[in-house]
Amino acid sequence: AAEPQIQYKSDLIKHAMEADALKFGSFTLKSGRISPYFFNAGLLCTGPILATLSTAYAATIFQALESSAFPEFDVFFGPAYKGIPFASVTALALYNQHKLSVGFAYDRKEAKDHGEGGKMVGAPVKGKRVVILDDVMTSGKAVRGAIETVIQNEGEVVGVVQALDREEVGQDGVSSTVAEIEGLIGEGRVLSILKMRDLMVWLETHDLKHDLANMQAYRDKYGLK
Ligand code: OMP
Repeated sequence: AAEPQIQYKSDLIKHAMEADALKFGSFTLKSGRISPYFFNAGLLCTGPILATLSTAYAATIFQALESSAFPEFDVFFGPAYKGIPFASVTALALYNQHKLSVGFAYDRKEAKDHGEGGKMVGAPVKGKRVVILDDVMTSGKAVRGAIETVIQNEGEVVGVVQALDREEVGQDGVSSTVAEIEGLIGEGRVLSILKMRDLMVWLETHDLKHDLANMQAYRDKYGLK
């Protein structure tokens, strides 16, 4: 198989490998699943990598908007902590590269009892069309929490954008996480820059047969049926 066809996808995989943000081995996930790979977006932490990442998020969103597959929106919500820098750089990239103006908001993990108060910072989400922007989706627990936060603050969640969709089954153990989340916010509303299959294509291209076999075994267990 070829490299992922889309340039920003292969650029992101290349940078993630160089930064050790994408690793192959054995990792226990938040959901308890034992995975042969892990994507640590916290290591995407230099100017050049953020340029690649924000370009990739912005291109993913812009293409979906252009094809009318994705609704117009007002504000990004980047959940604490990793969603915060990513939502801000993507708002900047959407403006610089595609002349689209959106706000960005994020939450605190702990509420403040003085000053401005509350958990939310940045653009108000109340009454706004909100897109949640985050790093990785596995079982959907993190994204469900983010949806809840937006709803509590009276925003309308119209979409979700992830850097990596691990293409796994969700909470019911049968349907995909994407299908479960789209069941909450609408069909076609969950986007991702990369999917697990893109990583498998990359492994195949680089002839990393052992890692590829582990990925396939994991996918047989927790992947889309
Ligand atoms: P779910 O809440 O099960 O969807 O898992 C997603 C969260 O797990 C992400 O927001 C990350 O905090 C973390 N995670 C990664 O960062 N990278 C991975 O490759 C896998 C996970 C994970 O634990 O599933």
